Amino acid sequence: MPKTIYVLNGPNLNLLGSREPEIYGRATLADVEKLCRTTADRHGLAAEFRQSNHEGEIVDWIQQARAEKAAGLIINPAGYTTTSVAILDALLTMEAPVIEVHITNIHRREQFRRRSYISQAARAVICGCGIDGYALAITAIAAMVGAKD
Ligand code: CA2
Repeated sequence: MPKTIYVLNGPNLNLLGSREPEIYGRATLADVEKLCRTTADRHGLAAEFRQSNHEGEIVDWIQQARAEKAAGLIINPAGYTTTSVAILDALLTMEAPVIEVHITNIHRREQFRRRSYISQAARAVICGCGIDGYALAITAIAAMVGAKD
């Protein structure tokens, strides 16, 4: 059985590709999922890919990733980045590596997007690489946990 990487996506990311393409690009969340599965597979890993508009559901999934001994967890917390102590607290319980991903460079945007609660629990933060950031994060976790090439 391959080890599993959880890839969690926060609120409104289900709209990817259909709104604000000048900011977020034209790729859909289904495209991101495909990219994650292909990249994980290349490293002999499986991807559990999810999106929710609800904070508590994301907390539940983080707890599930921990209980199921996921190899790592990638999260684009979207709008919860700057507000969610609950998601931070859940991530702080993870022993497996956590990587925070943002499609856009949050440091080039409005000031309020820069202060991330989530970064405190993240081994690394990738932002501004578009959806490729997800593939980079999977590759980084594969290296961290010594998955096959
Ligand atoms: O750049 C990112 O990935 C963000 O996490 C995206 C969040 C934003 O609040 C963060 O500051 C940066 C927004 C996600 C909403 O996604 C949409 C996608 C298409 C159209 C509208 C919203």
